[in-house]
Amino acid sequence: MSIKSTMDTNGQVSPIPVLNAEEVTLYREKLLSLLDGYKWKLDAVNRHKPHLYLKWANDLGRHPKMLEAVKQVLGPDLLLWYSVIFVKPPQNTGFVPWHQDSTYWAMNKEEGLSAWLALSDVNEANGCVNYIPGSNKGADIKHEINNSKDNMLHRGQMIKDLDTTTAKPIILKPGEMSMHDLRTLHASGPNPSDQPRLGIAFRYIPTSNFPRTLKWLKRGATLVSGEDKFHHFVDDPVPQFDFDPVAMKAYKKSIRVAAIHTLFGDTSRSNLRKVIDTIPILISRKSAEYFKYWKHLKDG
Ligand SMILES: O=C(O)CCC(=O)C(=O)O
Repeated sequence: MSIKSTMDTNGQVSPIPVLNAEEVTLYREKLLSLLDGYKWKLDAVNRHKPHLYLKWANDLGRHPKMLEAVKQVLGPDLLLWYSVIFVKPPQNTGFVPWHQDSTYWAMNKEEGLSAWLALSDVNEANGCVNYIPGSNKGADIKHEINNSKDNMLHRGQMIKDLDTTTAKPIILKPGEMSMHDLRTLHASGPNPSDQPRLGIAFRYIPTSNFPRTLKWLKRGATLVSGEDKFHHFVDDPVPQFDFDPVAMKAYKKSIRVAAIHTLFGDTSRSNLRKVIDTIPILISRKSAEYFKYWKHLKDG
């Protein structure tokens, strides 16, 4: 089956080889040095959109092998609009509850995917992603807020009481990636092993797509293939080197925009519910992260 038809019927495709051995060593070292022996605390702010301020992450998001696979699903005109560092250090209790990306991407069309690139072995022992085959064809499912300190999702969203009997693990070797459709149900457990689980997810959409909520607050994206005839997004600058000040300025702004979209831009809750849910987020441990958004802005 082609990548496109597997994606259509299964909602997930893997493993797709992307990096050769030298590239794995290079990018793994870059990521580990950023993490500084895991002293660098990964929170909602510093896991956010690394391709906007790190040249090496931007290069990864444009890797020809990655784009070749993404194009087969979404067509030639592609925006890279988001990315997230998903690292679970050894013996880490962080987990990702069951969720559907479409609910909080809130796109106008159900066209988009995540390319999840492994920079270590990723398996059941160290908390790989699991998914439910074919769930991309199912309904939009209601999400609740779970403010557990170990929930790695920014807003703490989760689906309760989901039947996961058909779930499958996504096992990857370093340099391989998995692609999941924006509607595919997925989750991952903690990492009780002695091995780190290192991954970065890159989010792509066709240039014709855009978030249908909070339209007044335009998001940023980078054209990584083809042509953008629509200009639904502000152009994100491409960092010329890691922590390039021009890109850092855009990054800091994007943090504020993302924080507002994260808190209010999803489609699964009423406006009243959003206001009610925001209160525990602001008073929980996550408040520190959200206040950092504003601090970044002030500093920038
Ligand atoms: O890395 C994980 O464990 C979760 C990834 C995820 O939720 C995503 O890429 O959408």
